[in-house]
Amino acid sequence: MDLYKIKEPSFMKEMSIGQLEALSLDMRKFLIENLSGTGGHLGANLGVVELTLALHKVFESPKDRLLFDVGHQSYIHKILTGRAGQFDTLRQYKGLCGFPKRNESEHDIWETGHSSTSLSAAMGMAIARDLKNESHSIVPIIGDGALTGGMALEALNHIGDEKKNVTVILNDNEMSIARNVGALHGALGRMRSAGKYNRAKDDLEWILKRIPAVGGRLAQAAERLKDSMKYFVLPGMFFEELGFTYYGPVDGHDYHDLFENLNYAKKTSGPVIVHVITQKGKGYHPAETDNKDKWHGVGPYKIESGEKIKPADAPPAWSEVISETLRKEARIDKRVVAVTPAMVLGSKLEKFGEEFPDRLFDVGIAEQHATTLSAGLATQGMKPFLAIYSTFLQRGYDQVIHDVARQNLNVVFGVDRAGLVGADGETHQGVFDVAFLRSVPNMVVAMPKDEDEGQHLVHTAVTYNDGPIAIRYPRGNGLGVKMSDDLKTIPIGSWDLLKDGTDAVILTFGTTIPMAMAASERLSKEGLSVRVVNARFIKPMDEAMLHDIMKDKLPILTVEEAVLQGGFGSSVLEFKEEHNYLSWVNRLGVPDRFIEHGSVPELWDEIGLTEDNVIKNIKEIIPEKQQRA
Ligand SMILES: Cc1ncc(C[n+]2csc(CCOP(=O)(O)OP(=O)(O)O)c2C)c(N)n1
Repeated sequence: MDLYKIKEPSFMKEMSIGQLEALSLDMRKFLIENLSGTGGHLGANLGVVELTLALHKVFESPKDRLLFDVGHQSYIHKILTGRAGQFDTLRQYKGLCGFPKRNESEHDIWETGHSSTSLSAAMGMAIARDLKNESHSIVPIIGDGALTGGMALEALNHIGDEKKNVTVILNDNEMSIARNVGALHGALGRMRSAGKYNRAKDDLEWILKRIPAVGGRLAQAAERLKDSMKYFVLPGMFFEELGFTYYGPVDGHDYHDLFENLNYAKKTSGPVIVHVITQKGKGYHPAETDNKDKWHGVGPYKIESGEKIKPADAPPAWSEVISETLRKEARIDKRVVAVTPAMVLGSKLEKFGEEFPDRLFDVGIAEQHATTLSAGLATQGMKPFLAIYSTFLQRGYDQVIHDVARQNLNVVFGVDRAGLVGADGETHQGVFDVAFLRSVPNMVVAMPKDEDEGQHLVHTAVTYNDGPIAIRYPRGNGLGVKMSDDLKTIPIGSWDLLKDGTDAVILTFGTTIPMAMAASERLSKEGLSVRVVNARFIKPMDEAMLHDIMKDKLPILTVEEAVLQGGFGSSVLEFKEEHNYLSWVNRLGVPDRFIEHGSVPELWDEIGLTEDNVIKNIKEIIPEKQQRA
């Protein structure tokens, strides 16, 4: 079928199962071909082809509300709702978003990116529906990984108690990004196998009932046996006890099984869970057989072999540099442990786990727990390193303040993917942590200029004994600088003069340093002497250096790949005001709006974080200095 012609999912209403199976093949072919060029979340989407088609056939979107948790698995939904033609722009600048987006389609009724939000949102929608006397289904689709997130469990607790009509689809592929973890994962596993056992028992009951004379009594005995055993054989008892009607386990690649259970679920009143078993990467040999987690999110690849198309000889990834340094530290200091909320692979902690299996803790998608767990470890003299993406640290903010910083505990935050992240877009940009961390008492916040300084900062952080410290590092690869063999301690709060100058000063850190250096070089050719400072400690700042700069009334430009509101530039302005200096301060950074997807250079261009703009700003502030002197 020509998927480009699809406008609305209603075209499937009259389709037979055979036709749907053919359509599923077309969908998979489309995904494999398109994503080989653009990259994207292939594995999860291949796994939900039949499930998404079945949901759109049984329910009537957008009247019925389909909410995709995390939203990385919404590609089939996007195709069915008329967006196949935009897939060549997937996750690219001004192109199709990789997550549900309300301004893309009326069928995207809930925007996601971070996990475990769908059940709370669904409950909110259910309450609103009932207050408005409307009637439609509300259908959150949540993975077994996302179900490990605390908010999802909080919502189950509420939905089960209020007995609202909410049809939860649990898409269980036994995977988070890597293999799923936790006791809940174990419980789902038991439901999967108990389901088969229970069905076998139902079959026996059916046969016995049909044997005349003895059948009825034997069937009664089987019924009693079933009742007495139900606590350990009935699948879904966990959910039933929470107030949900449980349907499953359902084969998520079998339309008969899907339709039977989804139709029951649709008619059932009160909260329902349909436990659907799917296979991540289904239908693409490399994704089915290769290490499946490698196919969760992919860049471009060769279709025949599955081989990834990567630039040759790229410098090491930042996460790799940081985790390798941590491994060195862990060899020296037994108190060093690593904690990750479901991001072993993203944070490149596999080798750490291989070398120190009892010192790596993957806690599932549980950023709040990961933060307070780290605090608990620190109270007992351990040295926890919490590797956490900047954007996901937002989830653990109260824990940062209440549990870690207030008790001034020695927790090291490895704030990964700090700055703009590119294709994942606005839900994932790591641009808020500077503002939200620098306002927390006791917190030290730093960002290295390159991988070598990165390893020294990790060493500094792990050996620091005065409270929490956050080391930020960006997504992607380092600069390819030479790494020193010995690790050194960098004095907390010290900045580094990279290039001297007498007309103006650029204060910057991390990813924007090369831009500042290049701008200063170009300005020197025009006769302007611009100092560049590596402000590697965002908090505390190098106050001695700042006093010197401001006493000289030098104009200052701050440059940061983070939000301007409450950011590093703001702290320089605060310093100036507190000490009554007259230095002119201009700031460049991320403006007060959400930044969508695109490549990082394109996004830098969009927000004016460019060499040209640095030069323009410097030229603006230099005459100001003359005027104010
Ligand atoms: C709060 C939060 N933490 C971490 C992530 C990163 N992440 C994206 S998808 C994913 C795994 C989700 O697993 P599951 O819900 O089972 O979906 P699947 O990909 O297996 O279909 C993770 C950890 C996230 N999106 N949000």
